[in-house]
Amino acid sequence: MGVLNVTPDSFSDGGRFSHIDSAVDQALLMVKSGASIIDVGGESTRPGSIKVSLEDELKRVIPVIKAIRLKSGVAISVDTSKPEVMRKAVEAGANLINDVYALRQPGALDMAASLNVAVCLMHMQESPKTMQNQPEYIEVIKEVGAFFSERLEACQKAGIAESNIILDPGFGFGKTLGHNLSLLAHLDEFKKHGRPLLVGLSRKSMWGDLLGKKVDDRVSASVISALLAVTKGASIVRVHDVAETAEALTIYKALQLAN
Ligand code: 7PM
Repeated sequence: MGVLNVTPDSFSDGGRFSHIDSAVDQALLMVKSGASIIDVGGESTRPGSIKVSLEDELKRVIPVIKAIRLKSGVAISVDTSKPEVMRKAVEAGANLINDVYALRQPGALDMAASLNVAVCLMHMQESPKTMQNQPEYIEVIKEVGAFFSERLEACQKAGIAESNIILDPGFGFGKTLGHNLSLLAHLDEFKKHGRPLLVGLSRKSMWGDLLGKKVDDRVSASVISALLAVTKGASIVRVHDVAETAEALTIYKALQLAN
């Protein structure tokens, strides 16, 4: 899964075509580099971030989804927590809802049920604004697992097909470096829920904390950790550096097929 950020900045002119074109070009380049899903989203989920209005989010995301869909059959994911964005995005051609709130916002469960597309349920402690102020767990693996169980039950009650659900431990979302490392070390334990796992480790601050690297110097850490996550059972890796990650995964797949 390649990350496509449609930043507020690039749409400050109200979504001029050149900006849509450059988003589409970036998406097509990621497809060429090996991405099978493009995750389209604003910047609303970064730590300390403030909420984006419905109108602004629609303006940023929908034209880009439509434009990618016109040019490619690639799976499109929409990074949103808002039911109305989910609906319009799926109408525009999105195939997957990537919700860092795991359908906990009002109306999101019912909307996902009625849209009947894949949905990624991500674990987050607290909210983007507050999540990195002293995250605390007694046992992080157990607590994230219990959260998955609770959300799977809520989805079932809402009428969401279990076969549509993907689970994500939410690296960096209300977690210290220690919590993130525990989650990666024990990622395989979440396979017990019987659903595919998605992980986002790309360029995250945990690599800054562990290695002292600035965000632009975290490509190796991102590729290595994506590969490790796959060896521990991840089915989807959400990454910025698609070509480099695809290379690592091609080597891994070739080794699995070798005599
Ligand atoms: C700072 C922290 C900046 C985190 C940007 C981010 C995930 C996600 C994001 C993830 C799923 C980023 C993230 N991370 N969706 N959206 N899983 N499902 O790297 O880990 O862009 S935002």
